[in-house]
Amino acid sequence: MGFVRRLSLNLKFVLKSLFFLQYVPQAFLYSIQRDRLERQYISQPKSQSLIKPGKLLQATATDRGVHFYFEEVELNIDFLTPDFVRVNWSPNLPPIPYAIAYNEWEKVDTKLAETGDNWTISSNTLNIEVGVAGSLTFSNAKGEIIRSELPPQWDNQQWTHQAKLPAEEHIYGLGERAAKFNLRTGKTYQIWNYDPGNIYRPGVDPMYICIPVYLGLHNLGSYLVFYENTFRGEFTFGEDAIAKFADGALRYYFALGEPQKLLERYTQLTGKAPLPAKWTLGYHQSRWGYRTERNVRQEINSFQNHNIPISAIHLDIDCQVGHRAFTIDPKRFPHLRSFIQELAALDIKCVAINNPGIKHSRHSNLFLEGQVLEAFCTYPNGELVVAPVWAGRTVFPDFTNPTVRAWWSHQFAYLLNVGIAGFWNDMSEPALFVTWGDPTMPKVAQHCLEGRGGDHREAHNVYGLLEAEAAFEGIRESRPNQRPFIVSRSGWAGLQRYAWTWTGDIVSTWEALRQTIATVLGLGLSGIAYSGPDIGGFLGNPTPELYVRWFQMASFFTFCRTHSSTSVEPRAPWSFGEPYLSIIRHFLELRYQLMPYFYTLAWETAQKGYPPVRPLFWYDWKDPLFWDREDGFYLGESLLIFPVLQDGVRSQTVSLPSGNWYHFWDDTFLESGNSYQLEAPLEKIPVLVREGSILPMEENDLLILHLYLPKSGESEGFIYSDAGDGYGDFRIDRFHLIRHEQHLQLTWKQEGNYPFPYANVQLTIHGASLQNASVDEQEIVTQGQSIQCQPFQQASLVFDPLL
Ligand code: NBV
Repeated sequence: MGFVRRLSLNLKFVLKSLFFLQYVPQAFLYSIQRDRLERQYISQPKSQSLIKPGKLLQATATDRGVHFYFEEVELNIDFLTPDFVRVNWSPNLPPIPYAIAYNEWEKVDTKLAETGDNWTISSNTLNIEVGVAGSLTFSNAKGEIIRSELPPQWDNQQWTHQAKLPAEEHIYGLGERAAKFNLRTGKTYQIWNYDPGNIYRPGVDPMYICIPVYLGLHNLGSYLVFYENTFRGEFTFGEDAIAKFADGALRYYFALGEPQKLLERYTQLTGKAPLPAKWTLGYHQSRWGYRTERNVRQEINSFQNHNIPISAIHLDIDCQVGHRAFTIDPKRFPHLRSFIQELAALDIKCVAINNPGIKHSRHSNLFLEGQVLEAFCTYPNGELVVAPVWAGRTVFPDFTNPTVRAWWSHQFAYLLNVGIAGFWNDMSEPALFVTWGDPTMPKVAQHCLEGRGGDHREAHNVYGLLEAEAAFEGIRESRPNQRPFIVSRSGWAGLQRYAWTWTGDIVSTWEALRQTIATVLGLGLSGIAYSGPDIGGFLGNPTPELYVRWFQMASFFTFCRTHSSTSVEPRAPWSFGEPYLSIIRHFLELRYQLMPYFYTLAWETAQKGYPPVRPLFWYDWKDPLFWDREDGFYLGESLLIFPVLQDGVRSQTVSLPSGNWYHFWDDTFLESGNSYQLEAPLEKIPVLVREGSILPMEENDLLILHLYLPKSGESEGFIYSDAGDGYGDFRIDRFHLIRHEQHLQLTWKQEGNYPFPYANVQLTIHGASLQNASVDEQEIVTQGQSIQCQPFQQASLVFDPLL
């Protein structure tokens, strides 16, 4: 490294350290004050003896289920559907239904029966036996036990809930984890949203989005449990599953069924991720360090010069005035509005960051307004909670107050007028600067909690969720004809209704790349369907190979964005020159060609709640071979991706889930159930396509349906299309593929009013040599393995099988 370059890097480091040093005295004072007030106002929990339910005395059938009276506590079980129940132990402080999106459950037929000392309540799908001492046993219609819970314990404040786990059971979820995909490790996982700062690497716990929901999978079936409790929790999955909450209710939801069903139910309750605008599924470029409009222009120019597709550019806190929320520095971004219009002509959107803290300053209108509205969190003595964050001494809006949410919602109008298309909620745990202790608001900070009142112990985990809700509602109100786009670092159950997420400030290592798969899969099983990593890692400088491998993997995630810290070398697809640049370009082009597939998956997510990125057990959940796999993932039902996870690796041994598969790159046929050594040169990672798939891709105004010849039988596929944004007409094109010996028949049915968005259609057959073809009984000239035509009702392809 040249002397000048070394000098400039050292200088940068010194300047940055000086920059951070300015916060230290404030962080020190805040940490002292926080500890003092917490000592003053929070009494240490007295060690109380644990209360068990006592003996079951009486059961009364209710509208939806049954109410039990024990000697010490009461228990209510409501059937929401035949396979989904709400279990509520009391006494407790009923949770504020922040997670809940749906309440209109139809009535379910149930039967209540006394079985000796116990009682059993059943639907046609699920039986729950309530033991005389308060145990609950959930079994399926065949009478197989799916989950056995011990009587809960209560100490007048904290609930402990324990369930027995069969030896082979695997557990997934709990929101965002930097852990193994299977959480049955004996370790304790915290439920307390947390910014791990620069120590975020695999193994760190907790993380930014903690959700008390998990999915259990064992030989007899699978189930999901969601605890509706926002207080700090702790989960341990060892011999038993143990859940503890620092306070609040023991109210939980139990769903029985295969994983797909569980996600349907959970997102029926907590909401489905709405269909995003199409551009959001393209490539996003970001960097903490675009200090000026000129920097951003240069970045965009480089995308064009290198001929790399891009859909969005993100502006980090550098674009703000003194890092203040809802500001753009007109000195450094003098023509942002017209620049954004120029970008629009190139089909590129601009996304801006926002932090929840407001600068404590009489020169800040937001601060003045917020003070008059009593919008900010206070200590019990009425003093404002003031702590250092990026803008300096900062106060924190209380998003548990509906008036404050409405006020926050209105702040978006200005940036929307500037043309900002989407928002990136950072630091929303909320995270602030401390010199020791928890880097968040003090536990004694007061919150409105929808008028009921309470403190940060109850509000902390929902702070980011409610900030995202306020943003979503504000954007929707100001711009009713476009779909809001928000990426939120923190959140809780239900975040998917408002926002996507990214996996935070991960380090630039191979371990972190590998971790991303488990983290994204775990988020998906916790309802958060849209997520992705900072490609290349946030902290550190990836080697060119690490960046390329990370890129190849992320090209198949829903959120595909390069982002990096200001303290590392600038990073963009061309940063490492050739051959890396061409490889990245190729993968991005592929992503854009797959857009009809991505968009259709997004529509399916909005209908069913399934994450587009799915674990290997998703379709083979009965087969334990796939329960531990975190080396690959499905993108929808058709694509199976095995990213390269180690430096220098050029081939991978993978064992395949059920179904037969084609190698995407060369159509090699791979038989189900076998293990294969797959080539993974630097230019490629193994991508497989399920036989029978009708994989939609697009190139300009051509729709290409790739037909992957099934060994036998039939299959289906569909494509969702609309204008790409807004709430107008849509259409669904449904396809049915049947193989009769050496003949493929494809039928096409159209629904909806949106006009067909392509000029032409191409059918390409894989795994066979195309001989001749006809479309609606008209013969069509074949071109290699393809034909091109107009939309049709029925196409017939005659082929010679290659196998
Ligand atoms: O706004 C700066 C960064 C941002 O780039 C990153 O993506 C966030 O996760 N932000 C955290 C605050 C600073 C972290 C050191």
